[in-house]
Amino acid sequence: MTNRPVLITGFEPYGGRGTNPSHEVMKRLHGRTIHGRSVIGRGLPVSFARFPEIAAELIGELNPSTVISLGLWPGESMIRIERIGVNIADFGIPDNDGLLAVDEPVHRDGAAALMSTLPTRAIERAMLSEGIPASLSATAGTYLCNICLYSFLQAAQHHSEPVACGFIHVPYMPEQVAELLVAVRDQASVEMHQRCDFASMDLDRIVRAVEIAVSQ
Ligand code: PCA
Repeated sequence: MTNRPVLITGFEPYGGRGTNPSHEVMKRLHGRTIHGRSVIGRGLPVSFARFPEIAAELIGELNPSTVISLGLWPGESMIRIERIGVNIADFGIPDNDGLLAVDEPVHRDGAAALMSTLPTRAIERAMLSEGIPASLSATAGTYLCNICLYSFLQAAQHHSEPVACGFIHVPYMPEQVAELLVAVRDQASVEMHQRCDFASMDLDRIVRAVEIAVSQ
């Protein structure tokens, strides 16, 4: 068994939200030992300007055997295990620096796409067998989560030791959806049934899902 740590990253809040479940999960797992593997958690900024450097710095500093990055996918109803990062940055909303990237490469000379090097199928099966809704996904979008996945995969290629990297998108927590429902009602600008982003999963279950991913 390697004594190199597992790095779990979670994103700070973005898009006007007060919390990000990925950050909460990261904090819950930081410092734990899971399946004999020590876990280090780190928060990441929702900032295109900080990538790819931050990925290379974290891999260089911590020398992890595995990097599992987490982010929120608003409206998703299940754990979403990403298979691929693409070399496109194209934002629907500005990042936390106010930058709105349109049709830009993540890395000017990078490959068109990089595949997750986590055992994604095994992770999906293990989550499902514990009764946690999960599925493989062929797109992490073209916002910061995709930039994060692509950047860690690329940084891993330049590291002296092998590093398995991948990304897991998580749903809203129920408390966030309750807040959204209040806001939608108070704003009275769309009918409730026009919104399709009210799915959620409780934090304990999301944490368990990520523990399972670490254990594969
Ligand atoms: N989700 C966003 C960026 C940060 C996060 O938690 C995304 O899916 O790109």
